[in-house]
Amino acid sequence: MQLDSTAAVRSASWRRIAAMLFCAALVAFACDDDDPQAPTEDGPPAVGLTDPIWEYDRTQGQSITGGYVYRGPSVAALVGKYVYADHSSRRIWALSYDGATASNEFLTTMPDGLSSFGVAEDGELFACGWNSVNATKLRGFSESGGVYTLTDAFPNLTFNQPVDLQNSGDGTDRLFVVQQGGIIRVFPNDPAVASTTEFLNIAVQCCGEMGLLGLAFHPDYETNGFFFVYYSLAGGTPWRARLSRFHVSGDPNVADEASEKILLEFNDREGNHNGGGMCFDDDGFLYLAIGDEGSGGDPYQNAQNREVVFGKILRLDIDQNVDTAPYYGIPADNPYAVNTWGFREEIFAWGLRNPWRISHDTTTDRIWVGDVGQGSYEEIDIIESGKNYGWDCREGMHDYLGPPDGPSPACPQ
Ligand SMILES: [Ca+2]
Ligand SMILES: [Ca+2]
Ligand SMILES: [Ca+2]
Repeated sequence: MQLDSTAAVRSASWRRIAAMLFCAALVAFACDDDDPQAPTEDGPPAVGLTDPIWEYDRTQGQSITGGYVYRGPSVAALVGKYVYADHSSRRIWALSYDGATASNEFLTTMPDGLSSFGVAEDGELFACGWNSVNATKLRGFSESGGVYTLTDAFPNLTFNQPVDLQNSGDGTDRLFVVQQGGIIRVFPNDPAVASTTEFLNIAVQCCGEMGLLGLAFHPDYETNGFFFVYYSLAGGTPWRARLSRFHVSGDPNVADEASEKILLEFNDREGNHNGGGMCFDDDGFLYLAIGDEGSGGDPYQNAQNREVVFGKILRLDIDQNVDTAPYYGIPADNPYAVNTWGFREEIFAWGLRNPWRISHDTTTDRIWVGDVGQGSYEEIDIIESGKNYGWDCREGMHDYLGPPDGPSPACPQ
């Protein structure tokens, strides 16, 4: 759509002048003639805020860890429920959602911290422990008489700071544990497994909230050997974040570390709120969750700014430009594909704070995110195209007023 015709510019100018005169005449009122959310012929349409489908407050925890809709073979009572947790309180819950209302049930408490979840090729769910030493366990779930129990899924294995767990979807039934320090370990999905193999080892900035943060295997990994990682580059400030594609080597348990192709790379002024989780939808598009850049209260007002990648869910077509930079393209139905407002065309949804773990449920074709709150509420969102999930106008289902800098000026008034 051509938006800068002389007639449109003249019309907009006259509207602006009329608004200024109107405001000048109403000195007793706080009249805003420059509301960025106001629909105009030459601006984007206004988008309202979408509430989470669930929130919890500080009585339950203070840092959500998003999970998966359970589709595994072992725990019939969990099938179709979204299993998630709180990193701080270590509580694990299951959320049922029928498209309109949600109900929540407590399952159990992780004994030694919790950082992430992952599923095997058959859908079986595992929780990644978190105790910051090289002794972290992966735990599975069982249920009897309504009582949920965690099991030591791989008694012979321990990991160092796992932050993600993925399978390669290629029929080999292997699991890949992403360690924050830059190593991905692979092993067969067998409780008796005695050792792991180092699949990838790259230099990253670690740790705090930085490091190797996410892994996703191409839906056609079995034939093309492509996988994607998101990580913090080793080095000083400003920090840099990168999304890359790698290729497996001739050994199926070892990646070709020289095969890196960079899809996205950008400066990041704060060490926290990096997100980094990824998933694919049924159309084969890659989703990447990125935090609001960091600090507290979104001081850069990023999450509501569609000109930047921070505080967004991005959606990339990684089957475009396979052999040439930038090694991805924009899906034609992305909400800001070929926009004239300077918005990032990769954006699928926005208004996120620190989305920590994203997953796609093929049965319902829903994308689930746990978005870490500021100081009061943790939330669960189902991510849909073109929606604004509220931060930093809202925290959970509540208006967010700061501190330190207050909500973005772009928030609807
Ligand atoms: Ca950051
Ligand atoms: Ca702010
Ligand atoms: Ca929100």
